[in-house]
Amino acid sequence: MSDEALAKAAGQVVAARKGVPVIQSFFDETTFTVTYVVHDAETRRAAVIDSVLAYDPASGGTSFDAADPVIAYVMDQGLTVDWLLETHAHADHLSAAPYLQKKLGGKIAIGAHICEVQQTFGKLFNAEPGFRRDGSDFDQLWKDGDSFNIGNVAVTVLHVPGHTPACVAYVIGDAVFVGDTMFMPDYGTARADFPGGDARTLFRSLRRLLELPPETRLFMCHDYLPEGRDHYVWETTVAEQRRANVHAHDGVSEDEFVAMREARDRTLDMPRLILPSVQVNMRAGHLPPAEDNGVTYLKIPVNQL
Ligand SMILES: N[C@@H](CCC(=O)N[C@@H](CS)C(=O)NCC(=O)O)C(=O)O
Ligand SMILES: [Fe+2]
Repeated sequence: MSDEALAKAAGQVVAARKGVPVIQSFFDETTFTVTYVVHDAETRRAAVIDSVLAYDPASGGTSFDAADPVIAYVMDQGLTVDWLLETHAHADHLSAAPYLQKKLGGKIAIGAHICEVQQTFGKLFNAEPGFRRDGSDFDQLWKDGDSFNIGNVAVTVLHVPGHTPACVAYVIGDAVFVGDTMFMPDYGTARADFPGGDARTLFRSLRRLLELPPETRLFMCHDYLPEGRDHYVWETTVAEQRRANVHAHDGVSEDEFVAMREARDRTLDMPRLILPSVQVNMRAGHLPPAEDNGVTYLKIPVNQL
């Protein structure tokens, strides 16, 4: 017997979900990073945002422990990966984008200002002459306002510099992957003291994101578990950030924010994995070329950071 009422209800659910992405998160407790798989339920086309290649600085060993569960999920769900999106050249973990590309396909993409980051860090690491500083290690470079689709879900890219010059946020359907601009309301905002970072620019970028409609869902790149909270969280809304972000709620002036951010940044240690991360991530996640003995080395510039 056909159930017309149920069919109508099912149609309503499908219509309401049109253009709303399905989001699965993977939290890496070693680097406090959230990797997202975002897909369109209708077409099963997908993007992976900010993947992690595990790295042990003591041994120099890499592993796929953080990336393999992402691959298993994509396979299990029967998704086709079109994009491997980076919000920025991360300073705290290595990207697994090339590994995921080999296993799943997809294009590796980042903000167009990555060329500035490649200039700065190419110089710091005295990179080999063959190291290209024009972004061409990536498959796609985004400018502010660029748009594309994941299946039937619309995506708009916003350039949100401040933490790094090349940071972008991905607005995917009704969800924004904010990268390192803001963190959860009770933790605040990203640091702005890396080369090319700037607190004033960061404030303008994050307040720009907070101009989006109040109900817009926001997904963080990290959660560092502030004092007073005992579980990791990474999803909030524009309304909640405007009401309660400890660094940048409505009413905090740009000058107040800059003074707070610069003072706090002076107290922070460099991220544990900044040196390995940056020299790999500036190459779209590829390791530097092996030397003539077949071994790949990562450099440690002494007294430079
Ligand atoms: N303890 C972490 C800190 C990493 C870190 O500095 N994260 C950046 C984002 S890449 C940040 O904005 N941190 C803000 C903070 O620590 O208050 C590590 O060593 O990896
Ligand atoms: Fe970062």
